[in-house]
Amino acid sequence: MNHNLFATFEKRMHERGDAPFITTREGRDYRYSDALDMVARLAGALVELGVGPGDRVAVQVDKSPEAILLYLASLKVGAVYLPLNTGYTSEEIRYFLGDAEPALFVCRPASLDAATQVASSCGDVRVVSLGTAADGGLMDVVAAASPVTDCLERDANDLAAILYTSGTTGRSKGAMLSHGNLGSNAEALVSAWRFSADDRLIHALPIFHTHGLFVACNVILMAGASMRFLPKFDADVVFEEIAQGTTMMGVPTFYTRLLKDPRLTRESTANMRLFTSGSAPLTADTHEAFEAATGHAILERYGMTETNMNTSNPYDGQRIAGTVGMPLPGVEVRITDREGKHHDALPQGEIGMLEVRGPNVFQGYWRMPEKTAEELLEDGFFITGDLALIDERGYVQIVGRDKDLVISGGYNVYPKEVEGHIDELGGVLESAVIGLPHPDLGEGVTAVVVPAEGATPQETEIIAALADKLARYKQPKRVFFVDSLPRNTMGKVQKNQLRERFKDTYAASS
Ligand code: MLC
Ligand code: AMP
Repeated sequence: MNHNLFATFEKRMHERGDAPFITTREGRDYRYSDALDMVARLAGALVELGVGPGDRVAVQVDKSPEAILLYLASLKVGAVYLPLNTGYTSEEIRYFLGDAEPALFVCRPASLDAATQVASSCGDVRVVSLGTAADGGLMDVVAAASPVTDCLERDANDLAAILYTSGTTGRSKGAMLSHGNLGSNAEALVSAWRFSADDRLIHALPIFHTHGLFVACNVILMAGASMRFLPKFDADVVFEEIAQGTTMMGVPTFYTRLLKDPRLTRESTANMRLFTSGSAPLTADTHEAFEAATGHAILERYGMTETNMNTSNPYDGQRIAGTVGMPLPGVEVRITDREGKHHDALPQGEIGMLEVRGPNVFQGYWRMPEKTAEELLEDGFFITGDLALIDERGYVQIVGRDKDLVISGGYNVYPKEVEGHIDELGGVLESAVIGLPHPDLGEGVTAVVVPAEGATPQETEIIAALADKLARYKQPKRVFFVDSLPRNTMGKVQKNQLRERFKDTYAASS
């Protein structure tokens, strides 16, 4: 049996024939039959460009139907899809290309020169562009290439994708996801959330992360449903579209922004059957206010790049605010000693480290066997770095994070990476980067800096100096200066004290 995820999708796509798959506001629509045809042609282009089984295909392009079809074409030829955040700077891209050694880098047409320059320092990487109007060099290759008809045979454990996730050491790690990881999770979600061919998903997420790419697109493909592809989240556009949708998946910022709008009512959302939230904690206040405004209880779920989705509130049962529900079918969770002294499950109700096991859990970190062994235990459980408890009803509550991580608008920012760049700047002795409560983004990235002796660095200078180095979402929104950082007797910076001291920084922002 062919375990290639695309083989499963392909069967479903044939069945759906002329039914809509992706539609856009510009009318650049694909029926399933059109999509099958374009995937075959894109697969032909990949082969023509020298991509073979197991080769990485790195992609940093704006959201478009063709970008999703490129993902499917990459699966079809047995390549490993490697999506990259469109916000990454050339410096960040250099690291990913150097580490993943892709055979091909697909970039935006406007970035072709810069991308070619970066790639030239990263070995044998071919560069080609893809634009949002089905333009760019890739489409020229498509026009000349012969379509690929057969879907390459793959085992369930063969790699389908690598998604980079920053590490606590500051060095990004490539999470290796197999065909089996992605397929099993999509199947579990289709059934848990009752997706059917009649669903129309309002897709406003970016497509370079687990949420917008796998949770959203794989579920739609598995169910044979359709999605309305919006370039990004924009509340005005969502309100124009919502009457035609049945479902929406979002990060909490989507819901706090919708809630601020008087157009959010029972009537405007009457057609919708499901709103899901994840990637960051949804506050109980937002959950309750949304239900009061619309009658819909947002269904919160919990996942990670390394594990896909782990737990979900029930579709039919009670969706409890402040919880992430119960393990999905086939997924096991346990709460263990936070210090990692042992991995036996703690008594029910105790807070500890959340560990997960199941067919959803990744294959390890790309070329980092030691890091993999630290986090993926021999018994198959993965140490998430999230602190949680399981309540008396069996619902998981995420109560904090053991890892030093900020989540801003659903994007992860690892303080260590930002601190490393700030500490290199002239006039800076050292820094600590923290997340502070932010009404729009959940957490706002904030830097606390100790100036070098005699130096008087300015907030604007520090932020400006990071512009070429770090994606915009990782850059501090504010920088504060202090004489010294609070430390414990072991010399560790007491970030809790800094979070307490500056906690009201964004209280009035929106
Ligand atoms: C954009 N900016 C952000 C930001 N997004 N800054 C901090 N945090 C963010 N998340 C920058 C912009 O570049 C802009 O910079 C400025 O902040 C203001 O932008 P905005 O117009 O307010 O932002 P917007 O474009 O509306 O984007 C906000 C957002 C978006 C929340 C809609 O970030 C988003 O779609 N987030 C979803 C992230 C996601 O999909 N995460 C899933 C990860 S997978 P300037 O300089 O132009 O002013 C995962 C696993 C799981 O975690 O469980 O799902
Ligand atoms: P990422 O590495 O981008 O995949 O982010 C995964 C992290 O996002 C998890 O380890 C959690 O810390 C966080 N996360 C995802 N979903 C939720 C949720 N529903 N509630 C709280 N945290 C979440």
